[in-house]
Amino acid sequence: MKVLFVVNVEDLGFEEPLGVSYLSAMCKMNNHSVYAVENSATKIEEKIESVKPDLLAASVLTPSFSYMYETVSRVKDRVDIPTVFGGPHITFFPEIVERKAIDYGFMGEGEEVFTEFLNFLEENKPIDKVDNLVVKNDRDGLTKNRLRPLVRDLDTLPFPDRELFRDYKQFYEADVRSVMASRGCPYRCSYCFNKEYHKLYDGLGPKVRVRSVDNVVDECVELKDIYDAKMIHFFDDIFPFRDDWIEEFADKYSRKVALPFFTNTRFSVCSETYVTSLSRAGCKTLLIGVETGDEELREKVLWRRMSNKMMIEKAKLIQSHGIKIYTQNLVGLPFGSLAKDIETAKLNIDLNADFANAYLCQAYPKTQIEKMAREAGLIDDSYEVGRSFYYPSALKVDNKKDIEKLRVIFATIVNFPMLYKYLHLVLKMPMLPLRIMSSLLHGYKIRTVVLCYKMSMKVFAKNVKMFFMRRINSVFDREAEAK
Ligand code: B12
Ligand code: SF4
Repeated sequence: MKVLFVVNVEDLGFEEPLGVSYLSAMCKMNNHSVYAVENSATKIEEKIESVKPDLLAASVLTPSFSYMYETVSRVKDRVDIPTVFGGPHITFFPEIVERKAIDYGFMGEGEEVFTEFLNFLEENKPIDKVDNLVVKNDRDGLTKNRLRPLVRDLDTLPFPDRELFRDYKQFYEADVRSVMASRGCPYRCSYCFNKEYHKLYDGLGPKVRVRSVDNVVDECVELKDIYDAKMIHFFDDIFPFRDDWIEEFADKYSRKVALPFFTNTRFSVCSETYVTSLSRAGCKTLLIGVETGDEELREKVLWRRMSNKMMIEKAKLIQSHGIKIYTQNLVGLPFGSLAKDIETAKLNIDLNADFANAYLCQAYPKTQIEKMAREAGLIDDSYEVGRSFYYPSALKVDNKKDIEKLRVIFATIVNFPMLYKYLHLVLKMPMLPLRIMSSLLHGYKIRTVVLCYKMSMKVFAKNVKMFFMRRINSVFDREAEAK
């Protein structure tokens, strides 16, 4: 079979979508042909014309569903081609398969079930029993097949297909390449879909699965040798923290790969062994959620039990090993306030964050925080999900304008703590100079805190251009959305 994947390239920056790349590798192993194209009706039609695919496949997150659906249905009005939708949005909202332009939906992990589906189609076998499949029926609207247990041994999967995006130089020639050493997260923060994922896969095997060190290292070696990677971004929800694993990883990665890397973690898992090993392996930066400076809000609303004192101690430990800290914070929380968001900036100053990014809290449907906010009347029934955390939030919170300003200058305040004293004056400034100041700092920090490798001038210029284009586009999009 020939499959054409449609991907929201513009949402991704330089990091290729790993989910689709994994699917592509599995499909190719089963002798299917796979192509990729960006989310543009014209480009999709041109590609259909040239490669004549049997299926159009789309990968969607909740915020990207509506604009993906719009394009695919426009194409389907003109070209007769079956469509398959998969990815987190279908996993959590399978009911959208009732929409006209979707022929098949797949919930959950896709590698095994999607290739089985293609194999059956090719062999003219009935596909109605394929696991994870969601299809319309004439009886009660929708048939949802059972979910197949999660792949227990991730080493059995092929490496993601990095050739799929050969035509997309922003991925194919990127210096920084993404890898996942594990899948799943043991926690259940209220604003994340992880809790729902656990519920869905309850009884279907362990949710957190870690690849063997050798398997991860082999993939990184391939990225270094074949794709000339200069840095690795481990996209794991939380980078594996078992002592024996991380120590073995430090030995092997530093010997065989020796590329700088950055990854995500939680303060609570940062033991001495973990941090020492990460540093020994070549970790330059850890992306860590602080989320809020208010302990009660953190525990009762965000469902993250961690004290400020512990975070400050762990931050010291991390930085003492030469690793930088990039914190993630949420402002505009339900049951929060401007004063509490200001406390969050203060906590970031106290833990000496190298860069502190703040996002507006978005209460995505089917998360626990959305349930709490809805019950408290903090969300209108008619609200629509913004395209990212940077978009206006539908949550009803006091001082929303000031909170948005605080979000914009959050990193600047943390990096220049003297401004903290004059925050009340800063919040009176017009938005535009704040945005410009924050964008410049953001660009500088991405270069110095995240992309810590020797970058050629050409790549540097390209990144600067991409950074500003994305910033400008998102300002225009946001304004269009606000109207
Ligand atoms: C990396 C990442 C990003 C990256 C890039 C995404 C990318 N490259 O694909 C960036 C930074 C752009 C991003 C942005 C956002 N993200 Co994000 N992100 C992730 C993260 C951490 C890893 C994604 C990944 O590679 N997973 C590994 C692969 C193997 O899994 P997968 O992508 O889900 O693909 C598998 C299945 O879904 C399925 N599948 C996927 N596509 C298809 C298609 C077909 C046809 C089929 C059959 C199957 C199928 O098969 C794949 C292989 O098993 C996930 C969390 C997670 N652990 O998955 C969150 C996650 C996907 N993100 C999430 C969210 C909410 C966001 C943001 C809204 C946050 C924000 N900052 O504003 C934005 C939305 C941007 C947008 N407009 O769409 C949610 C999505 C929930 C939802 N209901 O959609 C997740 C699940 C986090 C969470 N637990 O809450 N994200
Ligand atoms: S630690 Fe991160 S991935 Fe895990 S549940 Fe919390 S927000 Fe989600």
